[in-house]
Amino acid sequence: MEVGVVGKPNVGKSTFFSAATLVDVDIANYPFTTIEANVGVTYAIAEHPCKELGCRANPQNYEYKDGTALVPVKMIDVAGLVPGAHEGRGLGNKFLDDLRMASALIHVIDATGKTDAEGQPTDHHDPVEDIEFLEREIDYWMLGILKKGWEKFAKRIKLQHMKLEQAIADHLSGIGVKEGDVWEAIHRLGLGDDPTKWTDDELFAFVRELRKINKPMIIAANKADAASDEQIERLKKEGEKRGYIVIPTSAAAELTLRKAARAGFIDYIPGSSDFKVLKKMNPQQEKALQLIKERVLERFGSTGVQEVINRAVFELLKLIPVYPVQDENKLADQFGNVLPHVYLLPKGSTPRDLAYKVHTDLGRTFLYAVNARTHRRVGDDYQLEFNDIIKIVATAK
Ligand SMILES: Nc1nc2c(ncn2[C@@H]2O[C@H](COP(=O)(O)OP(=O)(O)O)[C@@H](O)[C@H]2O)c(=O)[nH]1
Ligand SMILES: [Mg+2]
Repeated sequence: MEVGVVGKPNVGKSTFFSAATLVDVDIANYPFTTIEANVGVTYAIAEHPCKELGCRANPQNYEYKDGTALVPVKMIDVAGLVPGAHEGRGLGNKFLDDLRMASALIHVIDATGKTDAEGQPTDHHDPVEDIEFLEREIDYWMLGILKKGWEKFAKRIKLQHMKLEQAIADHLSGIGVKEGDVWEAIHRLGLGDDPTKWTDDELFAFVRELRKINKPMIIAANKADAASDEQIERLKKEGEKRGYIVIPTSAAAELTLRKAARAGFIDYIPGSSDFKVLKKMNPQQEKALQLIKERVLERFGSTGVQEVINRAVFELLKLIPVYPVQDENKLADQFGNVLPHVYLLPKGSTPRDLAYKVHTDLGRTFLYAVNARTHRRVGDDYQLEFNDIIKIVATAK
């Protein structure tokens, strides 16, 4: 599972990525600073069960801080896309290919309107246009992949009585499309089961639907620190009208805060509305942090960066954290580590899905599970819930 950071050049993608992963990457005020996609690890933050249960966790595959779990999520910083990217403009094809395996996208937009469609400085660009531009580029990119050899392929599906959803999903497996996604898109549009009869308009509608399902997107209205309330409100309204969650962000502020925290100057928990000064800084640093407090934290309640990540993971991807344990009384593994592992699973997953996620063998030999909170035995008809603690019982090998 990967989250991709996308958008045109110069909107703050690398700053966002860098803040989110605290990986130092090239940040500069000109297009195409980023040539190769940067890959890093960010964290989705959720309340940890120990906060409610009063335990002390020994995390092994995640971080634990102040009653919260920091669950690692892979993030990629995709190089800037310009109009015409799907036809190869600005190396667009190559950059779009970096999105292949992304399961959710964070669309970073310069809310101030001071970056034009190509990523150059300007005084008057309408950021709402960026929403449609990016949708279009991704749609045409997906359409290009779908249409490669489409006519022959559609005929073969018909002649060989192949299962439509399965065949198309196989055809698009390179961009992470699954059979269920194809099924969903076909059914939402009511497309006929003979793909040789699909018109060009229907094919396009199909990839649009598929994009919404397979690459759900959230909007970061970035540079919010420098944008007016009217600019933010308008982008929010127009984005929401098109079905997006829109969060005002200041990636630059988040980066400054995380760097100051890493250097030990402040205590700052990503996502929070304040920070605590730990040691004396020079006047310039002090001034910068004071401005962040006034122009970002007090104005928006947070820098927005962590909220974007959390909502991408928990709302767009509909993932839930689940903790497998071996001892449902001690909430521990065989060595006594309390809640050592957390896994992110799609809403609706069952204990057996969790077993498979832990290990294929455990999935294969799965018998039943025990919900550690209720001590009830649960099986395949049980849908895991957010922060469930689950003991898996399997046959001995
Ligand atoms: N005011 C402000 N500037 C920002 C913010 N995020 C990024 N920038 C600036 O925007 C420019 C482009 O940033 P960069 O991350 O390289 O953009 P990218 O091309 O989209 O990766 C740099 O000068 C950043 O310092 C922000 O939240 N607020
Ligand atoms: Mg960049």
